[in-house]
Amino acid sequence: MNYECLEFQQDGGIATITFNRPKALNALNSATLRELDNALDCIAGDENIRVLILTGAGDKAFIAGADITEMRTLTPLGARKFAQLGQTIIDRLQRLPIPVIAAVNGYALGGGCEMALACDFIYAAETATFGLPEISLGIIPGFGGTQRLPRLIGANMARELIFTGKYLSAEKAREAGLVNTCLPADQLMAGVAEVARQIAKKGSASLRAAKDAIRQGLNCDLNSGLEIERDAFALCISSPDAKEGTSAFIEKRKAEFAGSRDI
Ligand code: DAK
Repeated sequence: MNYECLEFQQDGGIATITFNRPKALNALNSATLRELDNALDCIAGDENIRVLILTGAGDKAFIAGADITEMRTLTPLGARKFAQLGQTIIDRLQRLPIPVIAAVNGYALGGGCEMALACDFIYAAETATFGLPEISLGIIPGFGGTQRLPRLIGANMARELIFTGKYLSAEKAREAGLVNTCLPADQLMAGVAEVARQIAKKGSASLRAAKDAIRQGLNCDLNSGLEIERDAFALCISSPDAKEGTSAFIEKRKAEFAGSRDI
C-alpha cells in the first residue's frame, strides 16, 4: 500500500514505520492514524516481520502530538471517531505479537509521547524532548498518558509532568526510566537497528509469550501475574522455539528459530 503520512520499510525481519509529515513535526492527524491502522494490519498478518521500529521523519520530531490544527476543526462526532481510532491503535501497538521499539529522534509530545509509551521500550537521540503538554491546551492526555506514564516512572513524577506540562530532555527521561538508552542523534537508528537485530534472532513465539505476560502482569497484582507467567511458560515449554533453543544448547550450536508466532 502507498502511504502519504507514513513511510514503511522492511529490512529482513525488521520493519520500520516512519511518521512522515515533517512540516507539521509529524503531528498525528486522522489520515496518519488511518494509515497506521492499515500498516499494523499488514504487520500483524506477516510472520516474516519479527520486530517493528517506530520513528519520525526529519531531525526535529518523533511526533509533536495530535494535530492541533485538525483537532480544532473536529465536530463532536469527528472528535469521537478520532479518539476511537487513536485509542484502538495505541491498544493494537501494545498487543502487536512482536516487539515494538520507539526510536525517538526529536520532540515526543502529547500523543507522540503516548505513542512512544505504548511501544515496548524507547531509545532516544540525545537531542530528543519528551512531554505531555495537554494541560496547557486545556485538555488532558487521551492516548493513555495518565495511565502508562505513572506505571513507568511512578505516580509523583507523572503527576508533576502532567500537571505542569513541562518538557524532559532525553537524558532526564532516561534517568526517570522513560527511556532505556540515549544515543547521539546520528547514531540513533544504527543503535536501534542493532538491538532490533538481536531480538529478531530470538524465537517469535517466546517473544510473543513474554510480551503478553509482561503486558497482562502490569495490569494485575503479583500473584495473578505469576499465574499468567506460569501458564505462558507451560505453553512455551513444548513449543518449536523451546525444542530448538534447548537442542541448540545441548548440541553446542547457535539456535535457529523458525519465526512462527504460534505456540
Ligand atoms: N499539531 C499541528 N501542527 C504542529 C504541531 C501539532 N501538534 N506541532 C507543531 N506543528 C507545526 C507548527 O504549527 C509549525 O507549522 P507552520 O507554522 O510552519 O505551518 C510547524 O509544525 C513547526 O513548528 P514550530 O514553528 O512551532 O516549531 P518550533 O521549533 O518553534 O517549536 C514545538 C516546536 C514542538 C515546541 C512547537 O511546535 C509546539 O509546541 N508544538 C505543539 C506541541 C503540543 O502541544 N503537542 C500536544 C498536542 S495535544 C485524545 C487523544 C490524544 C490527544 C487528544 C485527544 N483523545 C483520545 C480524545 C492528544 C493531544 C495532543 O497531543
